[in-house]
Amino acid sequence: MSEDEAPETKLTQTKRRWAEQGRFLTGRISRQGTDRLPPGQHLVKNWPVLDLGQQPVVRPESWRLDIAGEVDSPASLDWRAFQALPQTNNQSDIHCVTTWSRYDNRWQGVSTHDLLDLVMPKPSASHVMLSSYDGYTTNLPLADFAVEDAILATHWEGEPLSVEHGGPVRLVVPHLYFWKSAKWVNRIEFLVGDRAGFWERNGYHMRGDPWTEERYSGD
Ligand SMILES: Nc1nc2c(c(=O)[nH]1)N[C@H]1C(S)=C(S)[C@@H](COP(=O)(O)O)O[C@H]1N2
Ligand SMILES: [Mo]
Repeated sequence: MSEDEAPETKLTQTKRRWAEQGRFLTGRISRQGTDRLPPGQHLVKNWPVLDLGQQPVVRPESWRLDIAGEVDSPASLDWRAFQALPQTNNQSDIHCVTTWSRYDNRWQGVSTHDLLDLVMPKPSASHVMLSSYDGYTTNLPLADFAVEDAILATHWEGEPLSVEHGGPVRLVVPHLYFWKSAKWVNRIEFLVGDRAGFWERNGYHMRGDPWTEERYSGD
């Protein structure tokens, strides 16, 4: 090993594994140009609100994020611990399965990369299940959760995320349909194998790639 090469650590091994898994993703990230709008979608300028009809009001002081399952370091983060993690800003598009898309949303929060560095998923972890304060759940492959621009967002366009859009903290995974982006997130469980969340049990696709229109489970 040459002197400028960093020694192989468990963290670099894990990151290489995620990058390798990411190579097999069909949904691409941060598309620009003519294929930016997925098939069957239309653009909106406003930001619609969609949920199960219960919008829990969770004050930052009482908010918790529990991270459990197949990880080396399970965590229960309060607001202060979450704010102490590296803060990321990025911009991405929203694609909702009900056919609206909204371009150029500016987010601030904690990237899923930084969260994964904290809890260190075991090699056996293949999927994640998110649970929220309104009882909502949604599942996604770890490789999708771990993409570069996935973020646990606390701010949108420079303002704290409103309650209706999932404040104080929601997930944003821009390369999948927006039902995967859990609002009011409270728990992330790392799984061995896949399990269906709320909409996935009710006919929606287990993955949800907008560019291949993975809308319903039969698709
Ligand atoms: N906790 C929670 N998260 C949720 C939902 C929900 O009902 N509860 N609905 C999902 C669906 S179907 C969509 S389209 C988006 C809508 O997010 P928005 O209301 O901010 O546009 O949130 C997703 N995340
Ligand atoms: Mo949705």
